Amino acid sequence: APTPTASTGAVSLTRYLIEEQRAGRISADLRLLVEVVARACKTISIAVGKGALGGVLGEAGGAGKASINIQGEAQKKLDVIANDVLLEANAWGGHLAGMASEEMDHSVPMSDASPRGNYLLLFDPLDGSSNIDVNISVGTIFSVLRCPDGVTSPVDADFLQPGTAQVCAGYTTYGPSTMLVLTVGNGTHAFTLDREVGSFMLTTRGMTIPAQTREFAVNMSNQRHWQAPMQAYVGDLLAGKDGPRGKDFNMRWVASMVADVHRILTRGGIFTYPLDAKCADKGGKLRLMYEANPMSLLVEQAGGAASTGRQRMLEVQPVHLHQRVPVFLGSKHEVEAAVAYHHAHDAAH
Ligand code: P6P
Repeated sequence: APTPTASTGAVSLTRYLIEEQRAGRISADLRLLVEVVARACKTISIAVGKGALGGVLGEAGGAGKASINIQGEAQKKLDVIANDVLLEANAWGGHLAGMASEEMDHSVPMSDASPRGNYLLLFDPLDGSSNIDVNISVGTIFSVLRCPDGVTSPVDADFLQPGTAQVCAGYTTYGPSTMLVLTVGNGTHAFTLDREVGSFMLTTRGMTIPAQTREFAVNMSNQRHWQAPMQAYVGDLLAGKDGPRGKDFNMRWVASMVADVHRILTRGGIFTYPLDAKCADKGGKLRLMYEANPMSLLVEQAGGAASTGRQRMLEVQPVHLHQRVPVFLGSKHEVEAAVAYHHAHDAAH
């Protein structure tokens, strides 16, 4: 009889991270940090998965008193639950110097009581939460930076590092399956949660975004608010094969960034949330530090491109923790085409 082999050949997240640590690409502390975040996301997945049965749908805050976050958005109960899960999971691990969240006005340094590490964790605990009540996929987005040397109690300014400084980025998408998509700077890889065992299992090693695409993702209802280069770019997409692009395009818009970006990492496409008159005064809609930067690192590590329309996203020098940016990311050649419209417009004006 064949010798039973312990391994089925399946690679768990733990094994993948140990392989990266043995190769000298990540530290033991970063491996621990990713494992803690992944475990917290499993807890969030369970809460999200209960839906109406969990009594956690709808708005946070007391009767008749909405809870409004720094973004000016009404918080959902699950926004607050997801945020608390991530804070509690990381409070005692000893690998962080501080945390920042979309749901919190300011960053929080690790308390003196708990051991401290050298990493800064930023997250959007439940992105796309407006989709929760209509049972559409949502997700958790996270980014890891190093705490500046000599800083023992980091403040917001210590988090203001460009996206190229990220040592790790990832998201978890709570959809038909729960998936964790991760990069530690050595490619972008997808893990699927095996609910029976409770482990994230490597299901795609080396996600790769096709350079070309026929699919774009934008909220078309904002069209009248777009600036000229965006009007011209999307106008040419809509003109199809008889227009300047010479091919027909399809459109998808989930209004959940994690779901839209996951589709693009899986089959290509371009995702864009441009400046528009509604959000131009804020610099855009999506947040740089815990949405655009982690997603941009994942996309670049998968062979795609990410831009503000005028600058490589990962090179933006942040000036505020909750800073917003216009976003173009996905299939490299399509992002370059969209950026070319912006450069042509700027050169002519
Ligand atoms: P709109 C969700 O609120 C979010 O931050 C992203 O996940 C998503 O891509 C975008 O906003 C959707 O914005 O204006 O289409 O609702």
